[in-house]
Amino acid sequence: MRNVGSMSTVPVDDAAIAEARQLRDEFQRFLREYEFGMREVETKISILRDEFTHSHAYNPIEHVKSRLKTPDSIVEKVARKGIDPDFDSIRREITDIAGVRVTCSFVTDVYRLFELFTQQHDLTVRVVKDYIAAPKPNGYRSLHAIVEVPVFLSTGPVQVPVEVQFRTIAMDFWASLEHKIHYKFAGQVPTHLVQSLTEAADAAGELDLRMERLHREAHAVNRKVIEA
Ligand code: 0O2
Repeated sequence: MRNVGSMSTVPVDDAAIAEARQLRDEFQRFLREYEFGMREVETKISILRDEFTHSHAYNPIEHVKSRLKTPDSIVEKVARKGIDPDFDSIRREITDIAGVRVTCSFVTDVYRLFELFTQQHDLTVRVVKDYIAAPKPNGYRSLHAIVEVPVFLSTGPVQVPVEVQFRTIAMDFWASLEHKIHYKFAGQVPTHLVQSLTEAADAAGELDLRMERLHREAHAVNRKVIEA
């Protein structure tokens, strides 16, 4: 297996250029598997959404966002975690190269969808992290699963890990602001802002509960009107 960091810089001769091209092609092939895995997961989520909408006259998903880690971001994580810079090690150690984020209306939708998705027989669930039941100290809430999805290539099947995050709109709103603040301060967020963010996360959690209660009440009233 070739070493991702082994490219020589001088002198630039034909052999070095050929080696660089080969490494580029290998990296593109490597990333393509993750893109296919991501597409498989997107399709599964989209089928769940459509089927759920038709069967229950209700769409539990607000939006779905997917992303592949950039080569820079992969290299940064390899360096930060001290992972050997070869494709096999990266494949084994970095499980969030492909990511799909599913934003739902309510917490019960998050869990319902998570169950429907992770029960599918062709998926292997490798890790589940429930930051809704046990939020991170900063207040971060979300339900994460690392799943392996089969992708059928011309060379045979491969199991591709994809990180799937399920969260509500309120959780997503908070996480996106926290992410921006984190980057703005290069990770050194002032204490008062960290505290405010944690309070805001608790408020978002409370809002989720209230919105779900309202939604249930509205449904109950609606049912009574129909039955009357
Ligand atoms: P991006 O750009 O969203 O992909 P890891 O470092 O991933 O190996 P970790 O931290 O134990 O291990 O994984 P975890 O807890 O499952 O978190 C992975 C992802 O969850 C992050 O990916 C974020 O997307 C999200 N996340 C986790 N904690 C926080 C948080 O405190 N705030 C926000 N805004 N998002 C969080 P990346 O790679 O960091 O970022």
